[in-house]
Amino acid sequence: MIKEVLLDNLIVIFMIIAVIIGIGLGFGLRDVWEPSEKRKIFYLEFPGQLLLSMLKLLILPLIVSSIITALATMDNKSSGRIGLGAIVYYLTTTLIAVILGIILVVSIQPGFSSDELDRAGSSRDSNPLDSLLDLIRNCFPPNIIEACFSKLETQYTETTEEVKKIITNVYFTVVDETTQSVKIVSQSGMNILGLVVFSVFFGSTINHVGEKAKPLRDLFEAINDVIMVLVRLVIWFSPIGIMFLIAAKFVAMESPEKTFTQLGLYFGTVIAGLFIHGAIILPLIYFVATRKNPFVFLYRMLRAIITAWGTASSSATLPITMDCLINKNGVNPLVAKFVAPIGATINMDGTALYEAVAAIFIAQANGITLGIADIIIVSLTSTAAAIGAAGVPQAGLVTMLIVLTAVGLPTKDVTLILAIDWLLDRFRTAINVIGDSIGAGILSHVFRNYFNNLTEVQINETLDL
Ligand code: DAS
Repeated sequence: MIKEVLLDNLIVIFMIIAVIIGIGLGFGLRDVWEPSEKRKIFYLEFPGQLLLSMLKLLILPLIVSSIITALATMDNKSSGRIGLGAIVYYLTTTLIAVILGIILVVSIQPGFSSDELDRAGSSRDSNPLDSLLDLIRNCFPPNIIEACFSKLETQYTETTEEVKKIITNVYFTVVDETTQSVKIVSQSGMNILGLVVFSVFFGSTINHVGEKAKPLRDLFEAINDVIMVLVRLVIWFSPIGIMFLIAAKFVAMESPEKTFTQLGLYFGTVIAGLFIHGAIILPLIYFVATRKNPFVFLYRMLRAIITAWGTASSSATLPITMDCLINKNGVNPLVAKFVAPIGATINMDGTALYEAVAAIFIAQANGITLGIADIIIVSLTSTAAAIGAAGVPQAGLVTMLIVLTAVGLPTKDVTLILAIDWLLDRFRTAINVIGDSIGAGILSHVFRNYFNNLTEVQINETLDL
């Protein structure tokens, strides 16, 4: 046990050192390499891409096997109550994050105060109702079964590449290109959400069928056990991968002086909101719900939080999030396997806060003060856009187009904040993972008595005791 604890803490220390070295290496190489020397940056990032590939390889089988295992084992009453509890927690914390972000951006007013900002000076266009309807339509791809199993890998890469192309093409103004980018990301989010929905029904059906379907349940439990063993192998490589991922990002970033002169106040507003939400509000909610020390819980989640910061992907971090929840924080495996994949898909407090701040910042940069009705629309669409975003890098930047369109702001003004988004993405992804983890911890505590009716065998099998 002592050896296990020492090894675990060693990995956390390695990860922290890896982040520091990665940033130092990145700044060091900036003096030697030109950010335009893409080839060298590609080689530098290669170990990081390996880590992302290993984690992405595990995401789909982990999501499917975890949810099916949990739903096939829990009785439907327990899973129904836990699912409802999860949805209530997700919506509540996401809305709190959005309101916090709005209070900060309206109080600090970074868009009005940044003199250096190239004023966008655009007028408002499009009808908020149209874009809200657009959002709802885009979240339901025509063939959800096909979407469930579409190539997550393609969505993962195409989403960011394809959408960056759309976003950086500053001449695009018509809504249908916005819709196109929203469609890509919504479908990306829907792909995983569709998979989650499929797994929930499949697992509940196995539970409903009973003994005859036991081989199926055993199969998915075995798959889940194998995946979780592979996760522990990947964890040993993660410090190396994260170090090179971060180094490559810092080499390639635009000039820090210019970026922070223009966007420093905006950056500070988002970071302040994320910090208050992640280090004060969520831990307070955890303490009130469980009467346990939230910072001990978060310390035990540190590997997942650092991986989220390094990879900027909640989905890629999910295997490590689940390992920390079950093996370090003792969260009930049935709860972790059920809610963690759902949380990584639809619960994005950091993203929702960021989208509300960014949209109002862009309005301010255009010299526009949004009215109460617009602020309410920003709150609702930021929450919906965060739910629709997939847990892949910069998905939040993309779904923010929904928010901009909803309040009639020119979507091309998203280029005002593009230079710093890759860094803010890391912080909001870490808050997303903290929100998911605290939710699983609370639900495991609140519903701890709902597992008494499970047979000892089922619990032992699931807990691998
Ligand atoms: N990178 C996303 C995630 O993985 C968050 C975002 O883009 O806002 O959660």
